[in-house]
Amino acid sequence: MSMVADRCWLPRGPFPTGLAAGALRGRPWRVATWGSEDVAVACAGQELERLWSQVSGCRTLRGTDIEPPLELWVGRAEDLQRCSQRPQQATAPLPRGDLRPPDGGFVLSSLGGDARANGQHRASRTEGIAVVGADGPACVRGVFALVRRLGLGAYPDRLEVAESPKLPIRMLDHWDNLDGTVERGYAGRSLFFAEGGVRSDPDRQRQYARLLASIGVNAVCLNNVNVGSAAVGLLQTPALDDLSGLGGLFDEYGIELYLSVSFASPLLLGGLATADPRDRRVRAWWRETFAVVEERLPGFGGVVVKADSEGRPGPHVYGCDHAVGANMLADALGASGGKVFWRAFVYDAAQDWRDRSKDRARAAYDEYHPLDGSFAPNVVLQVKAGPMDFQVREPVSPLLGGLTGTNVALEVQLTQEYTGQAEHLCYLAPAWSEVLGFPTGAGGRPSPVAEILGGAVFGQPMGGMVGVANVGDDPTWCGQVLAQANLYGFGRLAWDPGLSAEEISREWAQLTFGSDPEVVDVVSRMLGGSLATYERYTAPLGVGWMVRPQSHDRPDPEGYEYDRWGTYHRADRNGLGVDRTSASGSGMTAQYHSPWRETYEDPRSCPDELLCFFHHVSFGHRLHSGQTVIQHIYDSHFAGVEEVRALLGLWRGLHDRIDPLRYRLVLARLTNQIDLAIEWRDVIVNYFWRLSGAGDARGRPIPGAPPTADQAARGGSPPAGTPSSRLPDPGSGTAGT
Ligand code: GCV
Repeated sequence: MSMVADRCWLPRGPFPTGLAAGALRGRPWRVATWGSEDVAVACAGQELERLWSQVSGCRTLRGTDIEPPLELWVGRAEDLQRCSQRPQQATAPLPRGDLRPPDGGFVLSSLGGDARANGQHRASRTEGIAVVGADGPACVRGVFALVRRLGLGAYPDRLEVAESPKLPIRMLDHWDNLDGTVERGYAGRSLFFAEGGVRSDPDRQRQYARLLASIGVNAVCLNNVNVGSAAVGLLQTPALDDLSGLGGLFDEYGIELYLSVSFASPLLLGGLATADPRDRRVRAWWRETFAVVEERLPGFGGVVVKADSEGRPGPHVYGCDHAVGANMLADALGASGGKVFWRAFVYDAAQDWRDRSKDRARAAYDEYHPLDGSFAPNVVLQVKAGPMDFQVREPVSPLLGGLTGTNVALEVQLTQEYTGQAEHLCYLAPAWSEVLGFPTGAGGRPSPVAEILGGAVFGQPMGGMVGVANVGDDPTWCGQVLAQANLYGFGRLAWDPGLSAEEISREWAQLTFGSDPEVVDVVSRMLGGSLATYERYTAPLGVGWMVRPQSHDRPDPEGYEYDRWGTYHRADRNGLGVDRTSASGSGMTAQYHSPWRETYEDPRSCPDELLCFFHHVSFGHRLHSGQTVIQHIYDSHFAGVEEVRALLGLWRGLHDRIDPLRYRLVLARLTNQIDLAIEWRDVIVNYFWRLSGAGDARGRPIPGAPPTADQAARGGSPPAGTPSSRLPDPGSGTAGT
């Protein structure tokens, strides 16, 4: 790809549809903002001007001395009301009509003359389009939403839209280090840091802010939750001064900036002898430190903390629980309304694999459920989607339905650490959608996760979604073109968890590749099935973890089996899986509300895809599908590889419908994915054949096994091994599991 960064889903040129409405072409448009002293409103006006001329192919003008027939208005509702009361002070005609946006949201409205009074719009009567936001950031989001709707075929003279976010928190966490590397990053280097300091790349950074604003993201944490020694210094000058440009830029787009902080900062940075959260000097140090940050960093929203987790310091060191630690920071931030995102990813990372009494999957619930209700109002507990760690299949974390008096943010991972990195196509929105829609059963009602996060179940006002970003300075932003759908999907789902993964993939495909229906269908179909395909050829039935230690990129069935991380699948010659039942296992099933605790407790009702997460079952155990466990493993792995071949075939069918550059990039990835999937299939199938001793009921040769008598008689031989000479070297390890 050329070195120019991809536009992703933002418009590449005039839209062919919608704007073709004759009356709106060839006429100049005037952009009018009111209340433009607000940085976000001013930004919205500039974006509207820029985007409009791009997508409409029409001229846009500013100023009062022109007499254009068409207006583009943008501003905050309260300013509109003020200006309407004093029209003589307005610099341009003001839009008329009922333009009250919903809380935190915006209205987009085509404003006609007489025709509008009848509830009808006719292009010939259109005076213009108004974007009215509840606040400045909503104006920016409204402008991008307008452009998105037009890109999807809406007519500019027929807009009557009111939108607001369903979740207050829509945040991306970057795991970027100050040396420019990105932990679990597969998309180049950090957009924000290089060589130990803040990176200066304002054009690229602005483009990133635009992308995020366009999907409704309203917060970004810049640095890795594993706070390295250099990153500790981000809380002080001169680093703060270097960050202020970035803060200002994101502020224009209505995006708050967060920093990950080390709980040991008072020791490491403040020269104190302790970081004990109860210590007066420690509390004073945090207060003073935050006061400086707030003063220097525009748009500072607060901090993200990984404490007592994977070797990070935390309140446990001082014999305190996490509420004490989090509340101390919350108190220090409180004056400015800042927030503390406290991660619930806490478990014993020095486990003994021989000890079957301990279960990592229980850890977060055991730690935080007893603390429910004791966190300060400006603390948000950030809970990973599953009880383990972003595996391709996990049950929903019981903690998500287990907290009634705590603000909760669901953490998902866009960067494909365990889901194929940038090499495998894996569209994750279906998994996130499933989590959001999961009826937790809390309070004896369905209480789906999305409603808990949105505050509708327990009334917690500050819930939402946090995504671990998949972005770097790679020209495609996300390591490969199709992985952009995960970034887009995250923002859209966090804005509206009710959208389906398919609606989102269709939107994304159309905005990214244009409105050719064949392309939209095929790309959306490819994305839609990609996660299930990946699951088929990797770790089976919910056990997870069969990856190479550290790099997490290739198959290694026992890579984590004898390690300290609590990540065991317990496969043996009899069967596979971890007993987490109350009857005979770790009792983790009891952390769920009914009916899930009963459903998961009993292997007869446990869903197939989670069977080996909750139960140790024999290879001969029959699934609901009617298949035995071992046959399921064989069938799914053989099928998975064929599905990747089919993906490649689908993409090839688009070769003259997609621009050559992006076509070739995706083609190369899919071609490579076939080799990678073959390697996964062969290693996993061979591993379970060795353990079970069972052949494939369908007679396919087991990769790496000697031919059976039958196969030998037919002159068959095992399938060719993985063409591993074509596989890249595994990356070097980073912190964490
Ligand atoms: C940022 C997993 C990853 C680590 C990551 C950790 C976390 O263990 O492998 O790289 O650390 O999760 O979420 O904190």
